[in-house]
Amino acid sequence: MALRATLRSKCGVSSLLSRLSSCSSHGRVCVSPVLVAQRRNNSTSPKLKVDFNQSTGVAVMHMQNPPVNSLSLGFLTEFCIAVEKLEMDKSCRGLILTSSQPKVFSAGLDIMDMYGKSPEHCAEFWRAVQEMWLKLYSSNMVTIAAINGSSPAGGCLMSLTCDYRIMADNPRYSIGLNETQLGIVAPFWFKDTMINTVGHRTTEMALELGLLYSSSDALKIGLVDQLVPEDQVLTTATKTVTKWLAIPDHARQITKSMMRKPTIDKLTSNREADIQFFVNFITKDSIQKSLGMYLEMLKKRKS
Ligand code: CO8
Repeated sequence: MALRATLRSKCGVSSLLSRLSSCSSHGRVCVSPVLVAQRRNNSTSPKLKVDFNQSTGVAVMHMQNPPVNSLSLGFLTEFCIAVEKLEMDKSCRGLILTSSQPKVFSAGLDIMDMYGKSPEHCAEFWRAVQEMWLKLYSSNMVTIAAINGSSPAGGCLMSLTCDYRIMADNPRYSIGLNETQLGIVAPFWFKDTMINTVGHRTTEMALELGLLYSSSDALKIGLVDQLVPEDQVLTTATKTVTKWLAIPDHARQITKSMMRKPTIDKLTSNREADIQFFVNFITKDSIQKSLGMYLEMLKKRKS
């Protein structure tokens, strides 16, 4: 935390993120000495709790950004730093992502970071979203999503970056890329990640209609790999990661890279254009109006 505060005050969030991204090769990353010096087995920041078990080589990252683990600029900044620290640590071979918030894995991108904000803020925010995806989708670690609550939009994307998804068997929880319901459009790399998981036809229908799937329907289409009772999500994830870690790292990592590299390259070679596209799109009056209406709907639904 102290490190983060120091880095933030010295460089600002955007330059920190751009340093992170320029340093990353999206495989094993090159190492910032200051981060290495601060490496710890377990860490807690306001928004994340990381429990790293040295003996198993597995870290469990608990997202704790109340009320709904929305992926705000602040959260994403901490998240990317934490993932990079684990990625740099050769003894960390597995990562389980889960939520500390009741009933919600992640509500997706923080709408407040896209609503009524300056183009500069939107650009900084979008770079952080890209960075989160790049770090997770290209991770050398075995990554497991332990989805213990609803996971719409960006929350679904985060899950989709993982190697395996285990969801709580609870009909009240839903998961999917519901962007069109907000009047916005899932970017090409959200779409590609979904296609890589469930195939073209299912993605086409899901994205056009902005479908949110119940956990059992998500299992049927392969959006998640396994359903378990809610109190067994984390223990099952722990058992699963052990199974995956029995495969020699280099063979698994090269295979993962072979499967994912074309999708990753598409974004890395178009990052700036993608940011510009996002900023132009999200700051349009009509899109801002849609987001405003959606926020109103969320509030009304509550009352
Ligand atoms: N961002 C910001 N605030 C949010 C978000 C969010 N994504 N989701 C919920 N909140 C707020 C609510 O407005 C509410 O605020 P308040 O307490 O001030 O009224 C508070 O969090 C609690 O929300 P709920 O009462 O709704 O909590 P529940 O536990 O009943 O429900 C859910 C949790 C299911 C997660 C529900 O909140 C929900 O459905 N949220 C909306 C999820 C969503 O649609 N997210 C989409 C975000 S967009 C995205 O991720 C991809 C965008 C890609 C952009 C591409 C453009 C080119």
